[in-house]
Amino acid sequence: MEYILYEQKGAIATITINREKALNALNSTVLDELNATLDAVDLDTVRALIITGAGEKSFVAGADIGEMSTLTKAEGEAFGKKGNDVFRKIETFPIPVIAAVNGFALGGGCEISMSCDIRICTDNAVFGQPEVGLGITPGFGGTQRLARLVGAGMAKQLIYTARNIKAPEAYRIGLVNDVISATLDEAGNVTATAKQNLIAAAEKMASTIAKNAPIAVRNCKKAINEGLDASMDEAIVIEEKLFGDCFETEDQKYGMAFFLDKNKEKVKEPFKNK
Ligand code: DAK
Repeated sequence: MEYILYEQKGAIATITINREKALNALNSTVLDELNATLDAVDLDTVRALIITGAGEKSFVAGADIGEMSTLTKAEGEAFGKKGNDVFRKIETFPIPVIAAVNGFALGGGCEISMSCDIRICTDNAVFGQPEVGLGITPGFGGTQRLARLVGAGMAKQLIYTARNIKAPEAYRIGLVNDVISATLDEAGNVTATAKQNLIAAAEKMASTIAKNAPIAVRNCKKAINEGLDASMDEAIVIEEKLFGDCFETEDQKYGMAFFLDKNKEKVKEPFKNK
């Protein structure tokens, strides 16, 4: 692949968008490769996925403005569909996806992070939907997902003004779950960069998730996602079905039997995804 790196360490996989010279901007090839990489994730062994950008400066600085600048209406629609299809694939991906946002997350970059389940970022991260300043609307789900994440009023303010916000503000409005800084020694020298600490934090969160019963975790993701698009009455039924679906699995039987076992010497075994 030209622009995507893929690495699996145990139950955790990391996709790195690797187009650093263009601040990891999303062109058609990046989107096609990302789509193919998602299709190739081994869901029997991977239990949590991390998406990040190459380098220390940028997660994804948006859709590729050069490529978009000459599109016709029909081509613009097709480009929008290509991005939307990949982002929806991330959003509905069976396992949790963590965006490790290492710098600029603008336009399509903010949008791809919002299609992930959880966002954590470095303290140099910048989020924004600058599209109206380019004469377009957000086209990869930004109008929809930003409003769902931070509320309609805040989303409208950010989108109408095209104002970029820094990591602390993104944290304050609930767009990101955590902000990660570099580690310094007593003399003020950097011993681990913010990006290194970000990846470590994402991996730690991913491995905490990966230790839990995979079928239950997947069903939680489905219940939350599908419930958010439904009325409360419908959402409760969605939850009931996914809750019921966990029973009779080996992991449910083992997890509950382990809790009920009075022999505290016993070490909990890994869940089997069965
Ligand atoms: N596209 C293409 N190249 C980009 C880019 C982008 N979005 N962002 C940066 N680059 C390239 C720069 O052109 C430059 O390339 P060279 O000149 O070195 O060849 C290189 O990356 C380094 O960038 P800068 O020199 O500009 O770096 P600075 O540190 O000075 O500035 C910056 C960093 C992130 C503030 C700046 O690069 C910037 O403002 N970038 C653009 C950010 C932006 O506006 N992003 C939103 C793009 S709009 C739709 C589908 C999708 C979308 C809309 C509609 N439909 C079809 C329905 C989505 C739209 C967007 O994402």
